[in-house]
Amino acid sequence: MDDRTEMIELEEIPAELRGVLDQVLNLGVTEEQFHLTRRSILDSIVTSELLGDLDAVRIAALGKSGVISQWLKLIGTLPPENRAPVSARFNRVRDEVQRALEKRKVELERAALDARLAGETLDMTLPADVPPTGTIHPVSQVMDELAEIFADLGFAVATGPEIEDDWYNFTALNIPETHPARAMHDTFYLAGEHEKPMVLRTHTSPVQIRAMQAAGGDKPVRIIAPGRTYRSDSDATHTPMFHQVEGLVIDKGITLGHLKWTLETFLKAFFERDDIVLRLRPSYFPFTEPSAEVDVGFSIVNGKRVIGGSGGGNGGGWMEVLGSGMVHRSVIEAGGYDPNEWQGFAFGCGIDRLAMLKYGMDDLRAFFDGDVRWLKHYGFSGLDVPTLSGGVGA
Ligand code: 2U9
Repeated sequence: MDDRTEMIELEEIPAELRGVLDQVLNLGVTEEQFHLTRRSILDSIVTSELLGDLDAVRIAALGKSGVISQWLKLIGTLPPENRAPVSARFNRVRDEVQRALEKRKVELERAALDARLAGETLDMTLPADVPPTGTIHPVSQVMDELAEIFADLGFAVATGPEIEDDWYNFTALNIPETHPARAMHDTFYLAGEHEKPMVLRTHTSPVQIRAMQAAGGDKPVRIIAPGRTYRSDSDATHTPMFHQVEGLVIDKGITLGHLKWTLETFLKAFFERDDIVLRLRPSYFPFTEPSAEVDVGFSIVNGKRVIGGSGGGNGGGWMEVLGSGMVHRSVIEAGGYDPNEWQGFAFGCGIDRLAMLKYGMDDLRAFFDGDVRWLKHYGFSGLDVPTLSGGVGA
């Protein structure tokens, strides 16, 4: 208890008043009870730990039916001449209790505030909790890049079923029944009886046949068809499921020049280099005539092959990237167009291969292992927006 708290000792009370007090106390309070009560109220105040407890003490002492209020009421029962000294004494105790209550209240309020502030402390130097986020798979990233680049060139993205009948997958594409691509070792056939043999599409070409049919044989077509394709093949550079993108333009007066410009513009945007050089090598695909394989020049930088420049000299060379050609007249017909009026060019390449070349991965199988460490390393932020003009991440 605070030493300075005003104490009222028995000795301080003049002898004549003791009698008066006794009169009061005779009404139910002994002198000893008076002191014990005062002491107990003051002790309860200083030991209160909660504002609510302190208020309970206040009500018990000073409330309407509180102890001190009761005492003050007793004064009225004294002879008038004796009331003043007794009430002075009771009032001193009441004031003393009020001051003690006020003091403790301030202390408890400050303690409560300190505790709240301590509890609410924010360490601004702590590293923030970063919520786990996924990354965009390189195949998805490249598909998005392709869609963006070709959208800028006026191509729409077309999709179609992964299970096809053999007409869409082969016949319409000028692949006769005797063609080796139809052999079991390349193509996954669906078991069971079907009207026509059903296959997992071996390329996305059926999508373009469907798109031509949908266009009705009298409108230009300009599409890319990215998606999953299936072949029975498995090693470091082949997986049974892989991703292809094919492009198709059908219009009047289409030439090999349109094909070359389109591929050059695409490859410059995709590899984000202006020094891309192309080489078209004569080749054969059943669905195009003439057909050409497209090589891209590479240079050697720090002992590594980098797409762009060279193509010959300085240790550089050519890398095969795409297949292409002018759409075969039988295929134009199968799509519902008159080959005497409409021409077209087409191209195709592996998306996985494009991703490997651009982002420097060497094992195709890692694409489909689902190893989170690989995905974290090679994955892309969902916020990267690829464009033709600025390249990826511009
Ligand atoms: C229609 C007409 C023509 C699509 C073409 C290629 C050349 C080609 C391969 C490259 C490597 C597939 O990923 S790969 O294995 N593709 O070389 N694809 S022209 O020609 C079409 C497609 C559909 C209606």
